[in-house]
Parts: sequence; structure tokens; C-alpha cells
Amino acid sequence: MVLLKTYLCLTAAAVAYASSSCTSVPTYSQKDIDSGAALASLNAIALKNVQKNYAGSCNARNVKVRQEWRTLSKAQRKQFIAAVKCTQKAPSAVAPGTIPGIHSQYDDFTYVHINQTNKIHLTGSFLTWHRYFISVYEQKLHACGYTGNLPYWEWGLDVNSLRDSPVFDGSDTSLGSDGAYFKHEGIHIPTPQPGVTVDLGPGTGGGCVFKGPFKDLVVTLGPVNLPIYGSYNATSAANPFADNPRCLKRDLNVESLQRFSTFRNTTELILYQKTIEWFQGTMQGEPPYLAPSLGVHGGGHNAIGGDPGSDPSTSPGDPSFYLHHAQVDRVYWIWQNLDWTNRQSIFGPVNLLNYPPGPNTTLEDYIPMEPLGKPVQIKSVINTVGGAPLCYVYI
Ligand SMILES: *[C@@H]1O[C@H](CO)[C@@H](O)[C@H](O)[C@H]1NC(C)=O
Ligand SMILES: *[C@@H]1O[C@H](CO)[C@@H](O)[C@H](O)[C@H]1NC(C)=O
Ligand SMILES: *[C@@H]1O[C@H](CO)[C@@H](O)[C@H](O)[C@H]1NC(C)=O
Ligand SMILES: *[C@@H]1O[C@H](CO)[C@@H](O)[C@H](O)[C@H]1NC(C)=O
Ligand SMILES: [Cu+2]
Repeated sequence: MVLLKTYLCLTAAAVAYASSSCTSVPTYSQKDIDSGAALASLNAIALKNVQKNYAGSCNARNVKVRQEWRTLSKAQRKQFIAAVKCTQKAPSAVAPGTIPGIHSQYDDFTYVHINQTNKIHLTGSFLTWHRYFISVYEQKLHACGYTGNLPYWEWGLDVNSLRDSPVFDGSDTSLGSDGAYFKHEGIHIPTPQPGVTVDLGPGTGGGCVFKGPFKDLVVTLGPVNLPIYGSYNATSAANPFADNPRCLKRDLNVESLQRFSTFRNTTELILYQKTIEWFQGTMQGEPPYLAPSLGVHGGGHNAIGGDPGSDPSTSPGDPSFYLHHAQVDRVYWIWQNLDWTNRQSIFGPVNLLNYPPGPNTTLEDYIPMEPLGKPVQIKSVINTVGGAPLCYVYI
């Protein structure tokens, strides 16, 4: 890794308050940006900077460390998978019989995500809502005996092959394989710009996950907004909360990673975006922040593809969702901790793309998480080492 002599401050505000909050990051070469060396370096800088933010009950001795899937030992990966399966057997907290598509605690998460879809995507709460959501999931895994922490999926490592990725290779230490291949066309993904789609070629699967853990997982909630191969339309169940049993399908798609979620895409997002408005807009491929695109967030979702992976509402029904969103949260965490003083605010409407028109999200607003967890104010999940409810970092 090349650390040049030149150091620069990330934001104009940081320059103005240089003595207190100027964050120095090295100038990286294009080679370091493309290889992932720069992203690893930025993670290390964030980890060093975050030490000063410990608060409440969180400290250097009890902080939880989240790491990349393939850096877990095989035994840890198996323990994680067993805990996910445990949540899929644990009872739902939703009143029995009210939502027929719910069969387990795991389904409660998918249900909560579907129910709130229009208030948590392309809103001011997008990053903090998903941060809290996956941390509640991590708590349930701990309750199921998992002794590690929520792992993340580093997209940049898999741009050349998803079928060989330790996350998706179908081994008993993966989250299961690709879907079975059948000949199909690609999908057209709607963007926030009316009438504009991002067009992706077909992936390498399309059918049911055929090997490894979750091969026999039965998905019951949704679909809500599932792209149809070869069509500009999406499909939706007559009642997405009814019991709609079907196999878990994937359509692993490296094109989606190569275009939207490379090391370069992730690293440049962190280095170049200076405000939460532009950071989250670019991450979600939202015009005008990024020309119609998927952003690193959509790039990862559609690299998994299939049902429910490519359905923006039902996607937590695929267990790989949580590793993908841990990476989204890690990228946000790195970005925040490169200039902490200036990166604790939020920006955006309470409703998706402000439709219907409503107020803007504030730090005082609550993130509802019933029946899985108690609601928390957004301001209490801005700092991942702020103590209850959060106490974790990424390496
Ligand atoms: C669905 O979400 C809304 C808030 O968006 C909440 O008021 C409602 O209680 C939720 N429904 C259930 C059954 O949890
Ligand atoms: C998509 O929807 C339009 C309008 O509802 C309809 O005319 C068209 O036949 C649909 N196309 C496909 C491939 O389902
Ligand atoms: C993402 O990065 C790749 C190179 O790694 C580049 O070709 C592509 O244009 C980038 N995409 C965006 C949306 O910036
Ligand atoms: C929400 O924030 C935007 C951008 O700052 C602003 O233009 C808009 O007036 C705000 N909306 C409300 C309802 O306050
Ligand atoms: Cu989501």
C-alpha cells in the first residue's frame, strides 16, 4: 500500500476546523483504489478514529467486532449458519394467525421490512433504519447461541466470480449456492427517475438454490415487487402477507458487481462524497447524485438476484441479505468515522422520494421495530459505539 506524503482534509468544514476535526487520509493511487488496498486502509483509519467515540456502556473491552465472511473460521461460519437456521425455527412474535405468511422469527424480519418499505428506502432513515434492523437480527443470532458477530460481504472480492465466492459456493460453510441455471433474459430495474431503468443481462442461475445451506429454505412472504426476466414489469402476490410457499431462488450476476459495486465504486463513494445527502444518494444510485444507476447498494442486491433477492421489499427473505447490508453499514461507518464531527446528521424525507409529500426525517424520529425490538430514536444509532443499543466496529 502506498502512503504518500500528501495528506488532505476531506471536507471544507474540516479544513475550517482543522485543529479539532481535520481528518487526514492518504492520497491513494488508482491501483490501490482498484485492488481494495485503499478501502482496507480507510477501514483501518476509521477504526482508529472511532476509539474516541466510545460512550455509555460501550468501551474498548466489550466492543463487538464485525468481520468479512471469509475471515471467519469454518467453525465460526457453521455456527453462524446454525444460528440463522435456529431463527427460522424460533417462534414468530407476531400474533398467531394474523399474517399467514409468517412461520418463524426469521420471517418476522422480512415482514417488518416489507411493512415499512416505503418509509425506509430513498428516505432520510435509509442508513440508520437498516443499521438498527441488522443489529436486532444480530441480537437474535446471539440468542440462538452464535458467539461471533454479524459478518459482512465485501463485494469487491467477488467481482470476477460469485459462484466461487465463499459466500455463495454451495459448500457447507457458505450461504448456499447459485440458483439452478435455466435459460432466461435479464431484468430491467426501475430507477427513481420515471421511465428510466437499469438493464442487466441474465445471471448464471435463475432457479432454486441447489446446494449447501438454505437449499431447502421455503420462502413464504411476498413477492411484492419482483422483476420479471425479460420484462419491464414486476410481479406481486395477490396478498404478499399470505402463505406463498416457494423455493429460495438466486441468479448470481457478476455484471451487477462489475458495474456498480467494485472496490473502485465503494472507495470513490467514501472518498468523494462530502455530505450525507450526496453520500446516501450516490450509494442508492439516485439522480441527481448519480446518473441512473444501482449504486453500490443496488449493485450488491442484484448480484444476488432471484426471489426474493431482487425484490426490494422482500429481499431479507434471502439470508445473504444481512451480509450485504452489513457491508452497506460498514461503508457508512467508514465514511462517518473519517470526519466524525461533520457526519452525524441525516437528510431526506420520511416517505420514499417524498411520495406522498411529507416532513423530512429528523434525528428525534423513531425507528419502529416491533415486534422484534423496541423502537429507538435515529440519534441513538448514529454512533455504532454509543452504547445501548449499539456497540460494534468493523475490521
Ligand atoms: C406496519 O407498519 C406501520 C408503520 O409504518 C405500523 O403502524 C403498523 O403497526 C405495522 N403493522 C404491524 C402489524 O406491525
Ligand atoms: C407489462 O405491463 C403492461 C401494462 O400493464 C402490459 O401491457 C404488458 O403486456 C406487460 N408485459 C409483460 C411482458 O408482462
Ligand atoms: C464502477 O467501477 C468500475 C471500475 O471498477 C467502472 O468501470 C464503473 O464505471 C464504475 N461505476 C460507476 C457507477 O461509477
Ligand atoms: C425538506 O428538506 C428539503 C431540503 O433541505 C427542503 O427543500 C424541504 O423544504 C424540506 N421539506 C419540509 C417539509 O420541511
Ligand atoms: Cu431495505
